Amino acid sequence: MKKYNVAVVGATGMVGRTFLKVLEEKNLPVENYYLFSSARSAGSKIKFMGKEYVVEELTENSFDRGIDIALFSAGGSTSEKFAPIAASKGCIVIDNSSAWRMDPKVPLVVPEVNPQDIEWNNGIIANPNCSTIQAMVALAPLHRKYGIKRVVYSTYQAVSGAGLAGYQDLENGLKGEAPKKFPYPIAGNCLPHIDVFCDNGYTKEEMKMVNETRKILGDDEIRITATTVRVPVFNSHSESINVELKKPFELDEVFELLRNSEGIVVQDDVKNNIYPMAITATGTDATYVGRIRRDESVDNGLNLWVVADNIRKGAATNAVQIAEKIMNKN
Ligand code: L14
Repeated sequence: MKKYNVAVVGATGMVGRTFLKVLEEKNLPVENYYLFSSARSAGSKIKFMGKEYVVEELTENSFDRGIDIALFSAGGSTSEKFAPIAASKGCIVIDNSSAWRMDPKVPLVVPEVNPQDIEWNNGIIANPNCSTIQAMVALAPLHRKYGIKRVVYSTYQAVSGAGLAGYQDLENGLKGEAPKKFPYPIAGNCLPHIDVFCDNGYTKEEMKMVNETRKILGDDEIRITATTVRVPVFNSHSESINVELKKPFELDEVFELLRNSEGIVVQDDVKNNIYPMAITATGTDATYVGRIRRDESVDNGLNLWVVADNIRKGAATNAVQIAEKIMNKN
């Protein structure tokens, strides 16, 4: 069996450290690991796989040593510049930034949903936005069986999505300190504002959910709208998803379908107060689906409450699962 050389770019960041944690939990056929960061964090020491690694500064020559797969989470501009350099040296980049996601030459992959898209990569594979990933795990089985006509997303997103600085804004905000990352206090507040505003009045985060959903499900006809909201939760995103299906369905059939779908754990026993929550999703790799009920206001309408760890399934785990699929091919 082939052994791989694997790089982690952005190893000292929130997602980067979670890449390392997820990699440690798996037993992948890896020969060597290389950890990279910006000049600012280069030289830091990280304990990984029982060894001490010194984080190297990412440069144009970093990939000149037979690196097969690189997991990138170092921001959009680093990905824009370095992903093509890595790809030109024969490395497959799995990129967690939004830089390449909508490029028609770049597959956008959720392994439970469209693993076949990995095949046509040209050296870069994009990891979708965190909110999109968990929505796709829940919606793809419904789309396959009934067809999706329209989706309304409303998200309740954790501060960890904004990295360590976002996390600290909530921690310090709870002690009464002013925010540094967000434009307003997040403690005791909700901000209908994630990423920057576009000309159409939507945020970029909302438009990512719209466009990435169509690309991953391979269906440009689906009508989609989204409102994405930052809430004072440390980790794991929650989403209310309202769907209009094309075909009629039975509710118990939907329960059965979701229970048997890869990556999903159904938590729906409202008599016993069982439903998905951020605090129980955190630290795990599943996508939790609950509050499954008919939307009586339209034909074939369905409501779901979907929760997942945004740093694990929404970022690091999804990327490592893509890497795993590549490794299992050879
Ligand atoms: O597009 O601030 O991957 O929570 C996801 C997290 C953008 C920012 C992306 C956040 C990022 C977002």
